[in-house]
Amino acid sequence: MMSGENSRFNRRTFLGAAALSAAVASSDAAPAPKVNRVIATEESFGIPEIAGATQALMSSPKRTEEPGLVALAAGFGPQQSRQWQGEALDLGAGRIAAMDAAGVDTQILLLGAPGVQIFDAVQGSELAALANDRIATLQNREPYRFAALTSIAPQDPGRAALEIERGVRGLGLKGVLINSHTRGEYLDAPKFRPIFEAAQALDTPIYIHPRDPSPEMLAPYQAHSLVGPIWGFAAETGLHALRLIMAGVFDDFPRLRIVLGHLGEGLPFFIDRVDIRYARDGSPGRRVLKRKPSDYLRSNFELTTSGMNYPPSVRQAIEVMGAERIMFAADWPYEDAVAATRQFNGVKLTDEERRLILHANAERCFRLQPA
Ligand code: GRE
Repeated sequence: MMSGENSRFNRRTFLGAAALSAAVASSDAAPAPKVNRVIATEESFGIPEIAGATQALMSSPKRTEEPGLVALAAGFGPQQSRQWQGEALDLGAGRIAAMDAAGVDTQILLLGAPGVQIFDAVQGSELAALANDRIATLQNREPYRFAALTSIAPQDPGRAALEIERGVRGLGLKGVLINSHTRGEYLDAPKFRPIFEAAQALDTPIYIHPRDPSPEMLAPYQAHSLVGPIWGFAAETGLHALRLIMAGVFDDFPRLRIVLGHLGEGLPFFIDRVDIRYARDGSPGRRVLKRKPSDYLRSNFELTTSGMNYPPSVRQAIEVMGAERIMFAADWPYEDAVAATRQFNGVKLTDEERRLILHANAERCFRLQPA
């Protein structure tokens, strides 16, 4: 009877190791095996060298080349920025404590936005390599708790392609991170093709993470502090993803795999309208795609719930994409991971959907060692 109660408890919740062992410790039953590993797939980290270089750029006259970052920092204020930076730089006890408090077993680690994409090509490439070496050491020391993506500087596409190969093949990293636009440029530009060639050849996913809107689209978001996660990030990153679809990138790279956070940055909600208007409208010079826009979204993209664990929105994304293309994320430290897991717990899911979204999809997508 005791074990029956425990298994019912386990099936209904996805509580992490700490909460679950506290629950079973209060009974004299043998500890029940944990049902679901919890993998949070869009969690940030930083390294002091990049934090310092960002600070130096922001205090130099060249800061005007990154107006979005200046606006973003002003919107958050120095106290909030310092707190996040401290948490992102913590690759030790503080991070583990935050994971345990939220029941997160494993973090997929991404270099915090905008990362190395604000620097010139040489400095950006060198800092990316440094971040990759550093985070690979942590991942390879604690492979159950951490997995990390390869940072690249798209400013030098050829060198970025080589860094993808070094990161994934050489260091054992699990994918590639790009923080949306690079100095106002988007990845559908032909010069970035070496990056897609490398990722497709290695069958490794590219996570396109948000950042501030590009300089040309920034001004309207500066009113009322709309630059950041409240709206500007999704406008920027959803546009970026749609540009890749409409440019025919997935006709040229049919096995390219893209991961988007924030439940796809609005795309699942809009995709039927995109299909309808793609079929009806368009300028004569536009590329004719082999398939409908929604076909690429469903076959080349996987989405995470970072910052977007609102139950109606998660259900809608599952309806459009299928549960096998959705992965749980908390978006720590920018979001409260305890609140995110609690909110995710409120999503009505079958046991199989929960298993897929909490860990099985991430284990497949990022080629993690199953528990
Ligand atoms: C995020 O990823 O959500 C984020 C950043 C930087 C600042 C704030 C924020 O990457 O929420």
